[in-house]
Amino acid sequence: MTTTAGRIDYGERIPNNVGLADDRRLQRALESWQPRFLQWWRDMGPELPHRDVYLRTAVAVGRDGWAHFDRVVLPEYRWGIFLAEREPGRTVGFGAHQGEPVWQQVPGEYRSELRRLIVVQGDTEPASVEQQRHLGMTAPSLYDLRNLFQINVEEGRHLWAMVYLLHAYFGRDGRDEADALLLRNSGSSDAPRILGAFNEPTADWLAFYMFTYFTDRDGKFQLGTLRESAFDPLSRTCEFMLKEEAHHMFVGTTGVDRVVERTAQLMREHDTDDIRSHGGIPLDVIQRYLNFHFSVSLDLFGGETSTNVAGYFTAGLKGRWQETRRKDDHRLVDSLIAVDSLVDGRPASIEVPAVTGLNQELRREYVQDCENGLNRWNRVLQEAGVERRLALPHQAFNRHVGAFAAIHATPAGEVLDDAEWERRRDEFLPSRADLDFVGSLMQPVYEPGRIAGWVAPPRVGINDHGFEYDYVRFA
Ligand code: BYC
Repeated sequence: MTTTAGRIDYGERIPNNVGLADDRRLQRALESWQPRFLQWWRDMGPELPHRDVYLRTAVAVGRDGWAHFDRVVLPEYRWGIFLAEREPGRTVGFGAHQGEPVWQQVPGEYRSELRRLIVVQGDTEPASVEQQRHLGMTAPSLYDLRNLFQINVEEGRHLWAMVYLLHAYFGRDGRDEADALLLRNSGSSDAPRILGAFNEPTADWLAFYMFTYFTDRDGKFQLGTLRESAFDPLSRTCEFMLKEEAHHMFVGTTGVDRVVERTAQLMREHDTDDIRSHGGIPLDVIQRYLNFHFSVSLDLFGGETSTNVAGYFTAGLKGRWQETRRKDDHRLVDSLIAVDSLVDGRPASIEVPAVTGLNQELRREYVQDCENGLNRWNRVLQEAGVERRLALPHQAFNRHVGAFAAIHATPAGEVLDDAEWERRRDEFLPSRADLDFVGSLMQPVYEPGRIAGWVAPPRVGINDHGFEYDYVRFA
């Protein structure tokens, strides 16, 4: 079946470019998982009745022209398995196996670690769809609604990507893990999702934009490190997922841009910071949402010192961000690295063996990338003539994983005792009143070309269509 020059065959029940038709056992196993996925999608996926949505679907994995746009009814979206093309002669880029040919099968000694990484990655994908389930009821425009559905179907496809690896390379355990990915649910008290941020509700569209900016960006960095993996099928699947991921972060970046733009407009128009009565979201509420989503996303990188990450790196399972472009020995046997720590109960920095500090290293790259968003949003404020600025909170703020989980700190990094933290919490994180207020603005606007009053329209539409295009049609 499949590929001529990376093209995907949609004649198959499960579209793929991995030669599924030549492996009947695997094909049957995945075909028996497919109805369970569809059932999960019906139970947990987007909740809005519609006629069709203008969506992109992957049609090839090559460099140019990988996506095709068309109108689709969501449950009929063709979720498939797409790996980037194999790079001939690829060798392991780092760790103890550096220079050896990459692996097409899972080495026995790394089986459980690799399975764990794939399961954790796979668990986040359906989690985000569950978190966003109700947002279709309140989108500010058809353009935004379409973007939500696009993200949801692609997160569904990313789940397929990990399920393929579990079925194809991990035998019975892999099939059990694939089933379990549909049994855990975001926020469930009995069977929650694995990582903290994926059990938090995404209750409104400001939260959605923040999530797609900050949490999807963790996805970018984690997928970037797994793309370096010596296990070639994992590397190739992450490579292709990163292509889709770029649009998710675009939705977050421009979504926050548009909220800030509208807020600044209303502040100028009414000459006040408190624009609630004019139907806008005040800057301090935006800052508290930002504080929350940034801090829970920092937790996703794990502890500053971790024997897990040292093991992953040395074994060649998970590299560093842009590993191959780095100019060091790619083994880090004798190097040291500075990581965050608590010294006498205060945030400080200590040196540890570099391999154990790689979670912090990745988090550092991530924080630098997040700064770009802040610069953009502050430019929007500046251009509108508003003096106030948004800022990333201190890394000790609101942490539940790593060294800083042991203390409370303000967004400025000042350490607070428990009582003071409780007293001042609502200054820093979205309060009940903030959530209720933002919730009250969330009224759907589903006429082509119209938009809710709390957010500015986008500058460009999708695939050369304007903002007025009817991206979603209803029955
Ligand atoms: N919540 O040694 P440690 C995405 C656990 S997002 C709960 O410090 P390690 C997406 C950890 O599992 C990208 N538990 O850290 C975005 C470990 O448990 P075990 C997702 C946590 O293992 C938006 C223990 O604490 N992909 O794609 O070096 C929409 C000690 O951990 C948390 C990945 O994360 C937490 N926040 O690193 C859709 C990549 N943090 O094993 C999708 C795969 C840590 O002792 N995962 N723990 O029982 C990994 O690389 C690593 O598992 C982590 C943790 C980076 C998450």
